[in-house]
Amino acid sequence: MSERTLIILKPDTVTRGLLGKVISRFEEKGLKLVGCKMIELNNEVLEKHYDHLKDKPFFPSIVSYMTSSPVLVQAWEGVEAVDVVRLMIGVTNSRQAQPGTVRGDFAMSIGRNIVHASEDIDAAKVELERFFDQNELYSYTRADEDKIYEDDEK
Ligand code: FUP
Repeated sequence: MSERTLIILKPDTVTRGLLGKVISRFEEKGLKLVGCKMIELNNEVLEKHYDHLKDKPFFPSIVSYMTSSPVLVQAWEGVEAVDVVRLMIGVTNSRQAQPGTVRGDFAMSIGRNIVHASEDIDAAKVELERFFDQNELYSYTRADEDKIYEDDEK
């Protein structure tokens, strides 16, 4: 089943000049970019986005990090895209993330871990609605779609 998921390229990706490299990973995998914009996050949106961490002692440092530069929010589409992207980014603590994953290859910290991706399909729906208006999400065909999937998979 084709799904859409939210990725946030966090301030370390922006300020370390890693945007192109990280985006290439998802493109080369065969996922399709269907929404993309640079925005500044604020306390209000971060309290919603990280609702499950709001009461943790490190929440203020998440806010200060996530507001330290603009971020790139993106919608990516593909068959089982939510799980595929979570596998590709690796575990939260970058030092424990497998080599070959985005966090495993580009990051060394739990609090500077390059990227956010929706955890499951329900979170993806909520998060895409949080960051994108309907008219900011697009549909198109990749030229290589026939090569990426079998006919009955799409
Ligand atoms: P993930 O789904 O992998 O992004 O992980 P979480 O939702 O658990 O955590 C969200 C963000 O909070 C992480 F990306 C980094 C930050 N965090 C910390 O800084 N310290 C912690 O102990 C846990 C999370």
